[in-house]
Amino acid sequence: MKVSSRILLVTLAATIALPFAAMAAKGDRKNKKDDATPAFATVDKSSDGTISPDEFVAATKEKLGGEENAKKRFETLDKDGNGKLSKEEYEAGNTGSKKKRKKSGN
Ligand SMILES: [Ca+2]
Repeated sequence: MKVSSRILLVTLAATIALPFAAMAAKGDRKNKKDDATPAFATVDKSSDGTISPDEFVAATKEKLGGEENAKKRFETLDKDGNGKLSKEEYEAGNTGSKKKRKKSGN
């Protein structure tokens, strides 16, 4: 049957294309600097939806060059200053890491 051979061909093509697609996706990620930053869910060990300073420091101290740097980074990301990072705070900081906002105290 010609139909079955066509299906075979499509399957074959997909099998061949898949590794390339995976490679392309990986390459894409490598181009981003964000790659060094672990995903929110990975950092949020307790899965409570927020990142505590301990969780943040544990996950990033090596990449940021030490605990002190990680703590400073945490404070920078904690925009509302409640001592925890929401997903929004964490991801906003990761994508816009060049902009450093200072907390406006009174
Ligand atoms: Ca916060």
